[in-house]
Amino acid sequence: MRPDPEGLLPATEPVTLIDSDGAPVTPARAVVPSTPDLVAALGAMITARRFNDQAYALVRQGRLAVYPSSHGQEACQVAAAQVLSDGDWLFPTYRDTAAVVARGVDPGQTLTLLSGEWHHGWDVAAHRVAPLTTPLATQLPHAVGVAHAARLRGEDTVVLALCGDGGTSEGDFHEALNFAAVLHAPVVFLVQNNTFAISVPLSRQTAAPSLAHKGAGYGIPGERVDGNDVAALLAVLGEAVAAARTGGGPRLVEAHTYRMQAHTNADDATRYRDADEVAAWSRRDPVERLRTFLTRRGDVDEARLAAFADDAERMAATLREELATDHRHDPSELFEHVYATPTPQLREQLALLRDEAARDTPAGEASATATTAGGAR
Ligand SMILES: Cc1ncc(C[n+]2csc(CCOP(=O)(O)OP(=O)(O)O)c2C)c(N)n1
Repeated sequence: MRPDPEGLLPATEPVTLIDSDGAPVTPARAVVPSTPDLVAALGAMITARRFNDQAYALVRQGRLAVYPSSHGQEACQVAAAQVLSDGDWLFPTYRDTAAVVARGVDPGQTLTLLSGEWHHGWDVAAHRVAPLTTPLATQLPHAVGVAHAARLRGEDTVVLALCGDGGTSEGDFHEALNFAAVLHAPVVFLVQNNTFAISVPLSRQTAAPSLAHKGAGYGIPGERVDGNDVAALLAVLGEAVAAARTGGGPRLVEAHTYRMQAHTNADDATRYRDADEVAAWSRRDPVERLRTFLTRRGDVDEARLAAFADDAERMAATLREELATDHRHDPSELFEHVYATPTPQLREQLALLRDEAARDTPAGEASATATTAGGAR
């Protein structure tokens, strides 16, 4: 039976449980998560913020080639990891490194691609976290495939797939939603609507009433949530994941948030957005909001906050140390695993790299890099 279109449409206002002053919203439109869950989310968000700041600093030191920061989007990042069970899967984009860390991947490994060191940094199957994807929305059909496969095997695995507002204009987004609905796949799409796709504002991205409305056209229920309120995110995403796990099919959740920093370090956000808008969003900071809420309720004290800050500092120190290590891989190995039979262009690029390496390396040391890799293994 076809679903009733009305039942697929999101509410007019996004779900919020804690307002921007850290006060509870009443009446609550969803069940407020437990105190232990909220305290855990606060610790993870403090770590996520520190991770973002440290990664940005590593770009300036030349240790990272590029960094797309999720500063301001920590609530989405942490909630995306926290609502999943060990057997579930997370499909991130390039901006979602903090979610990958929150899911338990070593922070240094999370940055391997962005440091230019290697194609990818962690064991995908062990962590059940797909690689970071730079081509927009290409991870979404893959996420649906994994969810469908799990369902065929009779597992209760749920897949959470992330994308940005700009990603929703890609063909892959539409194909993924269509297949997810037709196959009734256990996949939750979380769109982090951070208001801009590089310099393109949402008003020039879509004429839809909201991104969550896009679900209805495919037969997928859509929901809108305050993306700077981790309590609301945990509630809405948690409910979507539970529904998918128990045979309810796919869900689309749009989180309203804001990218506080530039698209990447290579971008100048002052050229296309207003300082007043940035200031208004900084007053809705997700970390401050939860900290105020939990402090007022007496659920965290100064000692607990200091312990969270210490944990985050230790993570940052380890990250600095890991990223300070040069040449963990032979650069020519990057040409392996691309094609089974390398193309003439790749062979040419490899020869150039070997030639440059030989000229840069003092005599006698060149052979180590020049002789190892390059062919398909
Ligand atoms: C298929 C594809 N087209 C274009 C780009 C270039 N590009 C990189 S990021 C970006 C904007 C993405 O915005 P959004 O999806 O909102 O994510 P955000 O970066 O804001 O998190 C574009 C167009 C790309 N990476 N992939």
